[in-house]
Amino acid sequence: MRLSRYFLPLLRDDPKEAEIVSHKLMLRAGLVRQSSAGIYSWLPLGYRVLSKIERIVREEQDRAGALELLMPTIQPAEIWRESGRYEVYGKEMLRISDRHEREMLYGPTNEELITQIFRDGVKSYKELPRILYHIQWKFRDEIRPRFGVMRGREFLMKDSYSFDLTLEDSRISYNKMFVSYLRTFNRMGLKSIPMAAESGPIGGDSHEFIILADTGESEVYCHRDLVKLEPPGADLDYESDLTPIIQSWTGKYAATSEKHDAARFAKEVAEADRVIARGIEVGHIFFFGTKYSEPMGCKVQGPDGDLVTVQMGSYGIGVSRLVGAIIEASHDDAGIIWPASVAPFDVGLINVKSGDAETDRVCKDLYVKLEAAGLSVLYDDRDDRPGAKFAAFDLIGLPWQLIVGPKGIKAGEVELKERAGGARHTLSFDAALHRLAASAEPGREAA
Ligand code: 5CA
Repeated sequence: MRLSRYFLPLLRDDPKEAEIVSHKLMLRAGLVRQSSAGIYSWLPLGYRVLSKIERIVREEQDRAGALELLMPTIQPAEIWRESGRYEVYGKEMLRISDRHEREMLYGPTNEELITQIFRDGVKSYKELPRILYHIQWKFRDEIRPRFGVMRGREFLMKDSYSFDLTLEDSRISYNKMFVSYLRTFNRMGLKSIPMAAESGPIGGDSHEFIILADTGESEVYCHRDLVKLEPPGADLDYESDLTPIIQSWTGKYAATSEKHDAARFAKEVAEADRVIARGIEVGHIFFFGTKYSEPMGCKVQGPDGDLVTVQMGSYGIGVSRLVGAIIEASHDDAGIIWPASVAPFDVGLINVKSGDAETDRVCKDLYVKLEAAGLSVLYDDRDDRPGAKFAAFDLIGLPWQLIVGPKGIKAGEVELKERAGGARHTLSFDAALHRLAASAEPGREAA
């Protein structure tokens, strides 16, 4: 992509309305624009990041055996009356009525709708277990939308729902989602820690997946070993017994402030191992048994012919929140540092003398070759000061900057800068291409 034809409205100064670094950087780097409180448009660069995050989430859900569908954003009030949540949900729910005065709502979550779909489609225990998911916009009329996309009113969520015949089986589904979350966040360069949590209006048992960041909304307490624990690899068999993995992650103390027990923390965790930090909740998984299936009559015929009420769980990931969370975890004074797996482009190709025939020619040649090697390139072909270009590319945080100028060309060289850490390498054209092509090879997809 040529920057001269792209849409990248950068801001030089920190916007006044932004309190935390990710919000500032998302506005400055032209990723999003606010349309009204807590509601954002995703500009081309931001939308590429959002899509990459969405793709990782989808791949890991599919790997765990979950099935993707797509439910609407607008739901009828009726099904929420069936579950008994229509009144309980309160002002956070955006209630609307259509031209026939039918009560509708913009979905804040989808337990009711999926339960209705499942109830109407599944009759026998032979069709269990199943995990269904979608990635869809939600609306919650938060009292205080803030921190940009981290606590929005409209936000993109991945929500999965499990259906099982027995309590035991539903534990297996819960474990699959638990493990897939560890892998999902790890692929985005994040260290997530599952913590016992309050389930709030969703109900039941739950774990929040927290990443540690100074600006996090929740205070969290955990054992240091959990910060060092490695998630399972891509070769994990989801049909095997996942209990040992779950135990390794839940066997040590980890709790958000709502569930924190100071006495237990002091007793179970040696002082040197105590981590007290702030965290961002990027995922939340719930087991709630028959909380929705019972009132909504979601039953299947069991092996002995009796009707059995289905056991359910739900599993959320804040897809749009993750864009902010990743920036919180990965930035410096100059701007964003995208982990390669979610970067909007792999390489920024910086022409330091646009208009100079030889520099333009070399840049164009490198551009074509990089794209042919499977890399996505944002080519800065604009007529601007080199300093301004360098600052812009540090701000938008692509993993690599390939800097091409007339002086280097004379010596047959270009400069390759790694955004993370700032290391610079002076290389021949071919060596630079090689180095970049290698970074695009195996592991990039499967990570
Ligand atoms: N039905 C369940 C699981 S599918 C549910 O709604 N869970 S939740 O309320 O915890 O939300 C799931 C995830 O969405 C959260 O972990 C968080 O990452 C994200 N999320 C929740 N509220 C917001 C919000 N206002 N802005 C951005 N992301 C949010």
